[in-house]
Amino acid sequence: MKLYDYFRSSAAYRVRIALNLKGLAPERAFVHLRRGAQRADDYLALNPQGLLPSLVTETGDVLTQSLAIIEWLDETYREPPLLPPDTAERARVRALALAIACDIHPLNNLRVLNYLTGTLGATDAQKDGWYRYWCDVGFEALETRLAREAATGKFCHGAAPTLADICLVPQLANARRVDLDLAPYPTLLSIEAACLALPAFANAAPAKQPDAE
Ligand SMILES: N[C@@H](CCC(=O)N[C@@H](CS)C(=O)NCC(=O)O)C(=O)O
Repeated sequence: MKLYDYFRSSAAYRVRIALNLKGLAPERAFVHLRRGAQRADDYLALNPQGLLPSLVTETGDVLTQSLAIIEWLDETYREPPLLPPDTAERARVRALALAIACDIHPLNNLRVLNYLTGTLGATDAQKDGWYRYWCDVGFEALETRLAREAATGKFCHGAAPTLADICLVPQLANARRVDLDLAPYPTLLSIEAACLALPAFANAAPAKQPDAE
């Protein structure tokens, strides 16, 4: 297997965590997002969206979209499971994950931020304000849910990490890059601490990657 990765990509960070939880260490190729390597012909030939991550499987299939990749990993390498067996519980975990991956993360993606500052002429301060605003909107709802729902445990869902935690930890790392005040989110922070105590999460952190700058 080969993972197309970049240390600061939070979508790739999700896949790194899932691979570590499954005990898998694929070959890595680093695509420098800040230098625009995701728009080079060779990468677009692999993934026409020009987004990270991509995972090439041992049989040569090219998988894209971090949540699709993680569900493929979970279905292919069963232990430890990243989704609960009960269908309603699976829906809860997926809902928490999608609240981050679909409703927060796309608004802080590099190409969106570049459009704000480039095409729309926003200042860096306005861009960071946008970033913080959409993190806050998403985190407020997540904090409310996770604090009040009985299914929340040490992790987003019960006593073991799931797809929801895999999405939460990288998004909190993103929020710190724009100095978002995370004090209003004690439940999120406590879950993050539980995750980062696990080597699978800690070793997937951006600063620990070979291409970190
Ligand atoms: N929904 C996609 C999002 C992928 C994505 O936005 N990746 C970012 C890095 S976190 C990227 O490649 N950005 C490049 C760009 O914006 O030009 C997924 O979950 O894989």
